[in-house]
Amino acid sequence: MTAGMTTLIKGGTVVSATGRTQADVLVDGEKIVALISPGSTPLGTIEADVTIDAGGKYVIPGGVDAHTHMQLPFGGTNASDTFETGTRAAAWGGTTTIIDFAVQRYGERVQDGLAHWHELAAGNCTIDYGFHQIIGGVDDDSLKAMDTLVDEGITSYKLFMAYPGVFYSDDAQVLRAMQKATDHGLLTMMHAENGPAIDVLAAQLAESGKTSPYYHGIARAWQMEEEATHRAIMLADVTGAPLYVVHVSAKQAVAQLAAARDHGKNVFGETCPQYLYLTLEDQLGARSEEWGDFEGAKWVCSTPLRSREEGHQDAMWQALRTNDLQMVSTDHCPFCMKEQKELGKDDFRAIPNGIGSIEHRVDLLYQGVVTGQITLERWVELIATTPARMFGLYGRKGVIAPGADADIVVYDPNGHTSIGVGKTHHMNMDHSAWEGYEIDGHVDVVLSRGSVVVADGEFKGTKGHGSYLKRDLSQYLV
Ligand code: DUC
Ligand code: ZN
Ligand code: ZN
Repeated sequence: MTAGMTTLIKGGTVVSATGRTQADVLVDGEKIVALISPGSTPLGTIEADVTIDAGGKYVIPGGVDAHTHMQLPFGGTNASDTFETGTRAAAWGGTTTIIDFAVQRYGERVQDGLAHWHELAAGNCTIDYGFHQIIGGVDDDSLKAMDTLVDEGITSYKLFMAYPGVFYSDDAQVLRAMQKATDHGLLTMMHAENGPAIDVLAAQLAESGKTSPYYHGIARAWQMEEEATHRAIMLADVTGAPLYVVHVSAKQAVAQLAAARDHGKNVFGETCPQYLYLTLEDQLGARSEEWGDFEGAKWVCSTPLRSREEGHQDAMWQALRTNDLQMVSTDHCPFCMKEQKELGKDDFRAIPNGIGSIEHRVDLLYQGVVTGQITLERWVELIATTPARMFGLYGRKGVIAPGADADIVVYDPNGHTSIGVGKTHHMNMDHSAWEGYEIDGHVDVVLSRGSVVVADGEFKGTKGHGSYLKRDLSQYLV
């Protein structure tokens, strides 16, 4: 967007986390400069260089997906979306900011992992991006490196209580990292599953011939998530570290988070679209002509899809309504079936873990508005406003207000979106985990810092437009 170029988004209903109002939105260059009530302006008629008709549509802040894994090295392969393909798919779906995870593994330097992630992303993103830091090997060196993260604009980092031998931290390592986080105001993001116990259960299942994807869900029992969530809360409490639990899927884990919050602890949680809609029985247990019972590999992710019979999905929606969970991210970590998921054809333990959803999060959550699970305002809060606030971007992102970046989505509640390969599918994957899902709404126009990146059913963005976002400390913490 050229400096001084103005855009007027006219006639829409501006929806925020707290309400909705009829207003035209004036953009100057990369920023929102005014919200104008139609007919009430003392400014007279506004003539902008570009006018976008939003009549009958919602005008919302661009989505902020705070949990993505472009190109993640995992399970002997790499997540199949690059920063270019992944951010393009994000834009198609109304997401204008991602926060991806820079990776440090055991034996590697944090600074090297971070520098590598900057190399992968710089010049390739079509929308703005920030980073969290994975600390996959807590030792004296990586703890020291955590001293520099805030200066790098990285105010949150992730630990894993799962994946022994890969990213795993034991309790002593978790404790030491949390102590360091407390010193700097860093938000600790936790993959809360008891990895060592899961690995024993998984080995026992595989050795008894239970090797199909369904058993991935059986090995990663909800007790493993509840127990680790509780342990993370207690370790955070003893160190004074604020805690954010990622990809919550078990209703018992939500109960742990709710209890901690009721006790006044700084504990937060996200869930993901897959845990709202998809199930152990229907997806992990699926069969197809092409893949037989290996079909379920499409939905192997961790934490796993949970049992429909046990009611975890309804519990996730309820927790989003009651604010026991605060936001929805994707954990976008796509792998193709061919040559990637196939690595685990004979043993579910070798299936790379991950689902691709970056393109569909805004739509899938909007469907929750249509079905009455959440309000229109809560939708905006879950997909944009809270993620921005949680990760130190609010004011720039997550809000339509003067001074904010002009990251804006025009959403048509009378439109329709049919999800699936050959329909809407821009992620670099040979299948869709969301094949056949129908959404009663449509992302019509997307602006990223004042530039139109999606309109008229076409991608109009450019690789390299996306800038690195240095983030402030979490705005949920005093
Ligand atoms: N879970 C996944 O499903 N994929 C990547 C990492 C993770 O924790
Ligand atoms: Zn994780
Ligand atoms: Zn993840």
